[in-house]
Order: sequence, then C-alpha cells, then structure tokens
Amino acid sequence: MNAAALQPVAAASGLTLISHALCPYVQRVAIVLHEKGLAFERRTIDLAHKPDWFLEVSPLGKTPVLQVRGESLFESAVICEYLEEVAMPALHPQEPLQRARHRAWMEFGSTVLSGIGAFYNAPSEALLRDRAQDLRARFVQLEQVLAERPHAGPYFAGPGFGMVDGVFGPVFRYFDVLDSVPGMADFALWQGLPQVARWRAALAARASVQQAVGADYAEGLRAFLFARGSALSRRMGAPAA
Ligand SMILES: N[C@@H](CCC(=O)N[C@@H](CS)C(=O)NCC(=O)O)C(=O)O
Repeated sequence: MNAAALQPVAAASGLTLISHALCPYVQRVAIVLHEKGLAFERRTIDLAHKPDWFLEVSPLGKTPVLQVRGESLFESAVICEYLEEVAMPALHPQEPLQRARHRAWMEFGSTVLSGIGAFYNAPSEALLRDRAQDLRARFVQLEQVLAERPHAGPYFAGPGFGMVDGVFGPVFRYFDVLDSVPGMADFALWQGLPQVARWRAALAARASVQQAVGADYAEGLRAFLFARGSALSRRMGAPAA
C-alpha cells in the first residue's frame, strides 16, 4: 500500500484533526472546534511511531495538525486563531488590547504545560519538589489575575467561555490524575487559591472540555506517567529505572 492511500480522508465537514490521545495542544483545538459547532474527524496517531504520512503533513512532527480542504495547518495557537477568523461565536474579545492580553495568557498556559512536563519528568525527589514549587508559583499568578477581574467569572473573561478557557481546560485536567498520586497533597499546589479552584471546576464541567479527550484518557495518562522512569513514576509505584 502506498503512503498516499494511508492519508486521512477529510470528513464531510472538510476538517480532520490529527491527534494524540493525551496531547493538551490537540485538546485546545478540539475544544475550539466544539465551541464553534464545527464537526470534524479525529485521526489519532502514536507519537512514538509516527507514520510517514504524518511526517509529510506535520513539518515539526508534532500534533495537532488540522487538515482543512487538503491544507495542513500546524501549531495549536495558529489553528485556533484561524478557526476564530472563520467561524462564530467569537471566543476572543473584540477590543484589540483585551484580545492581545488574552493571547498573552494563552501563551502563559503553554508555559504552564511545559512546567507540568518538567514536573512529571523530574528525575529526583528534590527536582520534583522544585518543579512543584514552580507550578504553584504559576497558579498563584493566575489567582492574582482572576482576583483582579472586574467580573465574577466563572470563566477567564466572565460568564462567557473564551479561547483562554480552551487552553486552561487541558492544563487543569492533568491534575485530575496528578492530584491522586501519593504525596501530592504535600505540595499544596492549590492551597488558598479559591478563584483558580472555581475556574478549574467550571472548565471541568464544560461539554467542550469534556469531549476533547476519550473515555480512556485518565487511564492512558496514568500509564504514561507510570512509564516515565521519573520521581513521579516511583511515587506511583513504578520500580526505580
Ligand atoms: N507548539 C506546539 C506544541 C505541540 C506539541 O508539543 N505536541 C506534542 C504532543 S502534546 C508533540 O507532538 N510532540 C512531538 C513528539 O512527541 O514527538 C503547538 O502548540 O501545537
């Protein structure tokens, strides 16, 4: 069979989201597609064994890729901005300064995702503790931003769900699994952060956030974390690497 025959076939909507089951960047695109009522086909790949057709359409070899009428878009933020331009409802504020501010907090969300990766990959208990402190510092920053809002939420921009929310739904979802790892409570990641807690709960209850992953997400994430060979893996009962 040749490579072309293995390429994803665009769904009737013309949108195919090339995904990895645990990827938070894929999730943010899936959330935006759902919020905008856009049907899409999802094509899940194994990043540990990237098919040739995937490498042909993903210049950086990363998920997500959104295929639109035969064009392959990569980089989740770019994909989300494209969707914002072509489909309603608007998920960004209309006012340019506020829109720029929201994009900046999306970028902040990507930095938190890097911090989560650094945390679960930490090779030693000492580094795990340091990286937990880094994460805690980010959540404290978020609490301050949320506390200074001129409205009551529950979302970043108020009562309406926005693009920033689509970034943080997948961020907080990690902790639905991580919070149950032995000893996590000692890091006090969420202590004294009521606004963040409320935001996290509102995002977890949102249909678009829920549907962005499969039913086996939590189990898959646990298996992934267990297999990292990291300090966190050992806390989960994995043998020392
Ligand atoms: N900046 C990229 C980041 C995407 C990214 O890092 N995706 C990860 C999976 S979550 C990936 O494909 N990594 C490549 C690999 O694991 O080989 C975006 O926003 O789309």
